[in-house]
Amino acid sequence: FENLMTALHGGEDGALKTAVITLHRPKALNALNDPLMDELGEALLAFDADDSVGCIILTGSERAFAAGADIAAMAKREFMDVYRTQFITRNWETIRKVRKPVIAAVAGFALGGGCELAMMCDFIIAADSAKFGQPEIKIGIMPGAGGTQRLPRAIGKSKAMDLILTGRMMDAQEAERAGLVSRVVPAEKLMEEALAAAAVICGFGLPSVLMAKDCVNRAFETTLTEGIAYERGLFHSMFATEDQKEGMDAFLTKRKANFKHR
Ligand code: CO8
Repeated sequence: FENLMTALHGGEDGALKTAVITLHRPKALNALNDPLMDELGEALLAFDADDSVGCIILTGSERAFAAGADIAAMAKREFMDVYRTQFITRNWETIRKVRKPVIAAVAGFALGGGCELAMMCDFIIAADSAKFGQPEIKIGIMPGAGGTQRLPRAIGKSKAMDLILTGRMMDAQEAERAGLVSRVVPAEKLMEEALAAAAVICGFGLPSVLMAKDCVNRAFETTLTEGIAYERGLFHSMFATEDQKEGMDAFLTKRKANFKHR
């Protein structure tokens, strides 16, 4: 890959591994252009398909998770350029197909498409240096990769309107208070904390992990009654997994569960 780096962590004693994808376009604060988004989609799908991987972390640099879509690449485009090529839809939504958990580990700027990309992950762990915002309004556009929909769901209408209409940034503390991020940690501890969270997830049975993610996402797509029916169907199906027998037997016999991810 030219615009990102990948690595595998953990996997001792037969545990599942954590895949780390690091956005790497340092000269443009990880601005998200087409080649980068193509590579990101490819890496995400490869790790999702890899049976030795249980969790994925998406991160950037100390200075920037990503400072948005690449403005230089967008500046001269006309309506038919973006419409015909399905700009954004074509390669930005690949992450939604990933069934394993994806944790965003955010330090520095997560702006515009960068904030939207972080919100497409399952949860966000922020360094105390993180800054979130949807500044598109300042350059004559508005969020276009889900920001007008995911931000109000994450932090409520008032704060989402404030951020999207004024283009201001919010720091990690405000983002945590608002519910956009799940934890804030000292910048130098960001990857340690994200890897520890991922290792915990990797230690559980994959069926429960995948189905829990699937069900939580369902909460954003449907009514409460339908969402609960969906949850109940998958919950019942867990009793057909080996990991349910193993997990409950391990509890009752006071030993550590040895999940087989089946
Ligand atoms: N696109 C292209 N290049 C960028 C971007 C960007 N989004 N952000 C930063 N860069 C480049 C700068 O141009 C600069 O390059 P150079 O050194 O060659 O001049 C380099 O990165 C470093 O940036 P700065 O010198 O500006 O660094 P500062 O520390 O002074 O400022 C900021 C950092 C505040 C992050 C500033 O760079 C900034 O405001 N960036 C733009 C933020 C922005 O507006 N983001 C939203 C972009 S629009 C968007 O995301 C639309 C989403 C729609 C869906 C996605 C569709 C693909």
